[in-house]
Amino acid sequence: MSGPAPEIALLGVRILPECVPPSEQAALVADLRAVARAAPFVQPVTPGGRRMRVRMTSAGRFGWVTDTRGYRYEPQHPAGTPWPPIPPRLLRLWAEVTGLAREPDCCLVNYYDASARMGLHQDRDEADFGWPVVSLSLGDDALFRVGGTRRSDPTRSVWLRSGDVAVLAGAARLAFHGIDRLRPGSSSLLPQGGRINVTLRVAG
Ligand code: MD6
Ligand code: FE
Repeated sequence: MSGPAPEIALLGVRILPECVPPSEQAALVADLRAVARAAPFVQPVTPGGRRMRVRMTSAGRFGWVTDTRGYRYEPQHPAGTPWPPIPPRLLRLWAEVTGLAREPDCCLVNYYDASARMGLHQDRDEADFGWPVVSLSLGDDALFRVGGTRRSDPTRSVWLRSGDVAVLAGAARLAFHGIDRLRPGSSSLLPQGGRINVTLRVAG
């Protein structure tokens, strides 16, 4: 019997391979379907006016939104309804991974279809960068690129697989990162294919 795969550090970003076992992944997908029923996915527009490739929704006190007015956290879905609560299973994952008593107040849910990607960015809309950001991958494999705190810093890449967790904390909290591409059909977790990425944050 082999245990969970060992933790990896990629330019200071902690990667926990197979952190969430397959049975738990299926339960999380069901939780996230319920979130998406209460707060439907939207394909947001960046402040620069470009429509993002990824579909997004949120749970928790705050949701991350973008439109032509800018990137920010909002207490409501663009439709004007409050975000649903963060699924307890995800709160437990946060507590296990971070060891923190403070709960996250935002759970951003991103859906990638086979051709979606996410450009290199920093997560810097939160009030206090002392709190980590915890990210969970579900579904198809994705090529995750990590750099330093300047856009021009050298980068390294790793394939994130379903159940893997990545943590941006400490010196790597403001590391540039993005998703270059998916490996379509690499997972059977999502019947329609593609990938879900969940990030848990303390936004407020
Ligand atoms: C993704 N991840 O995996 C994109 N952000 O689809 C992120 O943007 C991210 O993995 C903050 C912390 C961890 C992440
Ligand atoms: Fe990010």
